[in-house]
Amino acid sequence: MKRGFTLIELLVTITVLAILVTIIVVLVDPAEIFRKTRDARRMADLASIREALTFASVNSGGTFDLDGANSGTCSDEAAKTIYVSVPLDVSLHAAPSGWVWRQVAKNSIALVNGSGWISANFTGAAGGSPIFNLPVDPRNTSSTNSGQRFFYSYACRRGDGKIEINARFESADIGPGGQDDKSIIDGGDVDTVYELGSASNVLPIAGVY
Ligand SMILES: [Ca+2]
Ligand SMILES: [Ca+2]
Repeated sequence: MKRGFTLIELLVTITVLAILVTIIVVLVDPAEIFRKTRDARRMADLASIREALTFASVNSGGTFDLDGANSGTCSDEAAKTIYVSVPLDVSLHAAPSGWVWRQVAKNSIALVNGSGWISANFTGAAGGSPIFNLPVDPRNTSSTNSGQRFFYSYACRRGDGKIEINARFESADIGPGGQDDKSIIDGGDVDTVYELGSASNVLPIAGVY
C-alpha cells in the first residue's frame, strides 16, 4: 500500500535536520572561516607589497624613492610619516607621538603612480612597475577600540633604505594569542601586529593599532 509521510515523521525529520545544521554551524564557525580567510589575504598582500618595493629598489640600484614625491617624509624627519591604507574619510586615532598619519582619498587608494596609499611611484621603477594595484586591508577600517583597527601601515627609513609594513590579524587561530599566532613569530618587535619588511623597527612600537 502506498503511503505518504505522517505529520509526526515530517516534524521529526525537520527537527533532526535543524539539530544537524546547528551542530555543523557551531563546529565549522563560518565567521571564523571568514576571519581566517581575511588574515591569509593580509599575509599575501603584505608579502606582495614587500616584494614590489624590494624589486623596485634592487632594480634601480637602490635609487628608487621609497616614498615618492613626499621625499622629505621617510621616517628620518621631525614629522615622521606613517602611510596607512585606511582612506581619508575614515578618522583615525591620534598618531603615535612624533609621527603623522598620511591618508589618501578612497578613489586613489590603490594607485601605484605615487598617489596611492603608499606614495612610492612604482610606474617610474626601472623595468616597469612590479605591481598594478596597491592591496588594501580586506576590512580597511579603524575603530575607537585599539585592537579593532584593521588597515595596512607602511614606513620607510631614508638613512638606510629599510622598510616596514604592518597589518593586524583578527582570527582566533592565527590572530594574536591564537594557537597558530603569526604575529608573534614574524621576527618583529610588536607581538600583536604582523610585521614584514627589511627591518622590524621602522614603524613605532606602540600606537599604530
Ligand atoms: Ca609581530
Ligand atoms: Ca615593528
